[in-house]
Amino acid sequence: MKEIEEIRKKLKKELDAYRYQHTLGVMYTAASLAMKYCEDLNDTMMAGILHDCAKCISDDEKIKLCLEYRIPLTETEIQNPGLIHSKLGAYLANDIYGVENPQILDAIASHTTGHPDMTVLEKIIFIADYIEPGRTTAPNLTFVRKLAFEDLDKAMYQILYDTLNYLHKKGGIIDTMTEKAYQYYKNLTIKEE
Ligand code: DGI
Ligand code: FE
Ligand code: FE
Repeated sequence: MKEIEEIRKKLKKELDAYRYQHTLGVMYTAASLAMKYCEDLNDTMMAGILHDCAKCISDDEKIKLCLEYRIPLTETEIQNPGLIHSKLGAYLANDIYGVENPQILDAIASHTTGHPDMTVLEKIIFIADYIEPGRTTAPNLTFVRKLAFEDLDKAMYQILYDTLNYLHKKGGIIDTMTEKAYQYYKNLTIKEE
């Protein structure tokens, strides 16, 4: 596995300026959450820095690469290629950046839609992606940022709730995995109360 610093230099060339800053924001926010929840710091930072490594590839190229690497795409992903960067990112993290730890690769692959019963590392990356300091437009950010350091599952529920709300308003196609993740964290959070 390559070192974080080496990966940072390479990503600076692969990503646009906004995405590069966001990537560093996610890496350090994820690191803070890893401190709070006792996750491995290096693994967490690796997942954070690489989570959007496929984000600045054009939609056509993303689809082409998935065909080439035999990465299966769902109908929703073909209709909405913005969703592809997470699974393609996990593939590239392994193939180009040398990451072999499946836990890191899973955290990259699941960072956009989430899924039911996520690992602590997956939740940390999903949440850090949403709350990193460069994010400014999502609703309830102050609340979710505080919640993230109190209860990962409640933060998952709030983020998925707000994301689905946003997608419904925007009229975006909703991936069944986003919906399933929402239902799972909703049930988990309600059960506790
Ligand atoms: O890559 P980033 O912008 O850092 O963040 P991301 O990978 O979480 O992608 C964010 C977008 O993904 C956000 O606008 C919400 C959207 N998204 C999440 N779940 C779904 C979705 N978009 C669609 N169309 N369908 C989903 O199920
Ligand atoms: Fe992303
Ligand atoms: Fe991101």
